Amino acid sequence: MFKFLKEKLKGALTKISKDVEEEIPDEVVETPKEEKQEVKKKPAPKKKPKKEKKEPEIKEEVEEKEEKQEEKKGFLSKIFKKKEEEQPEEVEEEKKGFFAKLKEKVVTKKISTEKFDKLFWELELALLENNVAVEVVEKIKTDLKEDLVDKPINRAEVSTILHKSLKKSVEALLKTPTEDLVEEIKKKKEKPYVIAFIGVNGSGKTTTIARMTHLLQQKKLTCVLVAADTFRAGAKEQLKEWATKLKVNVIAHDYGADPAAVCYDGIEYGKKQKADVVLIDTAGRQHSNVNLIKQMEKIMRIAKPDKKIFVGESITGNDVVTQAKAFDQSVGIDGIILTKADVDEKGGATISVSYVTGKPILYIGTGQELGDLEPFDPEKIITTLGL
Ligand SMILES: Nc1nc2c(ncn2[C@@H]2O[C@H](COP(=O)(O)OP(=O)(O)OP(=O)(O)O)[C@@H](O)[C@H]2O)c(=O)[nH]1
Ligand SMILES: [Mg+2]
Repeated sequence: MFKFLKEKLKGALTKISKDVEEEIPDEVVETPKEEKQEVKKKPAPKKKPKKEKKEPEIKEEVEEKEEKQEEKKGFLSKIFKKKEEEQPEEVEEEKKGFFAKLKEKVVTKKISTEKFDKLFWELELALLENNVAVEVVEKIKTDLKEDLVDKPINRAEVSTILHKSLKKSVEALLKTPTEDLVEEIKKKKEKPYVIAFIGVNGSGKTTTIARMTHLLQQKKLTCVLVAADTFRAGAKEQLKEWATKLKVNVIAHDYGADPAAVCYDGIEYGKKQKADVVLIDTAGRQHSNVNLIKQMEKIMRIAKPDKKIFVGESITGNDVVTQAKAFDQSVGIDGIILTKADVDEKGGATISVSYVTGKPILYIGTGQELGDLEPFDPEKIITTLGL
């Protein structure tokens, strides 16, 4: 999952760090560290200077002190003298340490806006090649610019800061506040909770309904399925097959029937059965097909679903983002499920779709089996991307 994007991001970040290292001149910044107090507190002269002095210096000192101690051995007056001598010596060394620290310098790099645009091109390409939507690329660019441009960055930390900044930006893109669907279902007092699944042909709606039913059953919620795809030959049978496996009821009409009427019957049946959830399978349709979108609007008017979930194939990249946007504009969507993440090496749609539509990704489909539906976890995506 997302292998290409991960590799491209890694490559781009390495290249940018290297270019910063090679192309941007070093600037030396003196650190105004005030460590006087710390130095003053230092106790015995033997311990204190060890860390800050080079080996030969230390050796000389130790020898000098040993000599002095020898000389002073047994002479009380000399002991007092030694104490007097030690005092100024210590102060002397403290001063040395203090001035050395004042001169401590940090080598930094400062990236200008112009240079940033040039450097960011590498990352921009990596993102665009992997289906990240243009507006999302722009957002990442703005975030990184804020963190990196015209700021002295410690030379040794360029790569870390760049990496952190990108991670922060992607995290923000993925965090669209959402309530846990299962909790939302459980909270609804008047049963059933109705979910309509919509999307283009073959995006994985029917399979997702089966997987969602399986997931809800594991949470001890009862389900009824509605075969509102009265259009495509075999659609009803496909849903029934899943229903048999899952041991749930399906409400279906003949092919060519009004899908809104099937929804009505399905919801009534759900009410009678006191089912917790009614899941509506709709026919795949292009968002550009005016008649089919009108039909969808009618379904929504009759069914009044609690949740309209757009199901899209993550593998189609920018297309799925366009579709989600169009479905949202026509019938309105509340959440997104991206399927086929298991075969998506790019991952751009996953990064982009929430930011572009403002709707949360609820789950991702990771295979064709009943268990292959995972709650969307931004942290997992970040880890998968190697950020
Ligand atoms: N690898 C993989 N395949 C999936 C996933 N989800 C669905 N599929 C496959 O995609 C194909 C289409 O899935 P369907 O569930 O029939 O799609 P649909 O949206 O209901 O299709 P229409 O009803 O024709 O619009 C099937 O072969 C599924 O097994 C997934 O997460 N990963
Ligand atoms: Mg279907």
